[in-house]
Amino acid sequence: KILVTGALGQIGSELVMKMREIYGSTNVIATDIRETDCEVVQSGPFEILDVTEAKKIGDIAKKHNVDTIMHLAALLSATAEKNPLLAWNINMGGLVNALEVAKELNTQFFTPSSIGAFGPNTPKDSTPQDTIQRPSTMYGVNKVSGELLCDYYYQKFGVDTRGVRFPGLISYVTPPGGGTTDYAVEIYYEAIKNSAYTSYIDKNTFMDMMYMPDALQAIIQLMEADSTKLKHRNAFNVTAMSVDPEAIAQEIRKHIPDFALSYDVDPVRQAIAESWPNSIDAQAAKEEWGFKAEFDLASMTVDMLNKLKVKSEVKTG
Ligand code: VAH
Repeated sequence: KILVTGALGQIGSELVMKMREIYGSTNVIATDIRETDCEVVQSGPFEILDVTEAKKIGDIAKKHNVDTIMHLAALLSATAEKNPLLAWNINMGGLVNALEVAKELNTQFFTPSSIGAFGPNTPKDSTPQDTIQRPSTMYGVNKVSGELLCDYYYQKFGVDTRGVRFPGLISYVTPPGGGTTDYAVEIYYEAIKNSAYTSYIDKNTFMDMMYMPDALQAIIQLMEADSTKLKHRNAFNVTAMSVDPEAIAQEIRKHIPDFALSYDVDPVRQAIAESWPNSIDAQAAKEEWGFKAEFDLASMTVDMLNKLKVKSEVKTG
């Protein structure tokens, strides 16, 4: 049985549905800080859970007799930069609470890190799996600390912790909230709605991105990988492409020729983006557990535009 925290977030809302397909609906217990009327809540077990309440995680984990914890509850980079202490309390408090339950119940454990775990003095191009990590954002501090804490619980207590450093994730199901890479999702929604988008990230600001189906596949593959083959654990670099707003706009124009991209740069999120790598190297993930991204910019753009067109038609009825 699998417990998912942050199940209504950008990753959680799709990971829960995919895991329910694979492992059975009743075997995936979705939790989040509030309940909304959506397929995650309707299609299987759901519990209200604030991950800063240590005892509650343990109670739910024991009630459902879970053997795996997928810890996704967190504040993303831009929100964390606005509320750094709140971010520390949720991102680190929630993580250590979840790890303690994993240790007590000897469950497998997954939590995502991010390209945000790298900082301004990390090599920016083809950033290696093992390199300097001195991020300059609270989110990055949380991610590096989280990686070290998860490795510690593996080394010290034998908890089977595993993680990936996600790039920006692009999806059409649940829009992301509070991230720096969210422009790469908004641009598709706006392309369908207005054939135009004003980006808060500047041109020539390259960041790694990945389509959500590839992200979900990577999580499942890592969790099912043979642990004797893993030389790393927290956390593996994974990526599918390195793009800037212009590259995405150019691809969109192959389908919406008059798509217009303009800029109104947000200094806070631009500074976060510039502190992150331009592109990371995913060789370790490929070698140790066969990571492979199926979608590139062209195929992701086709799928995103098609799915969003359907979504907008359904909405307009
Ligand atoms: C964010 N989408 O922007 C998240 C992610 C690499 C980006 O960590 O904060």
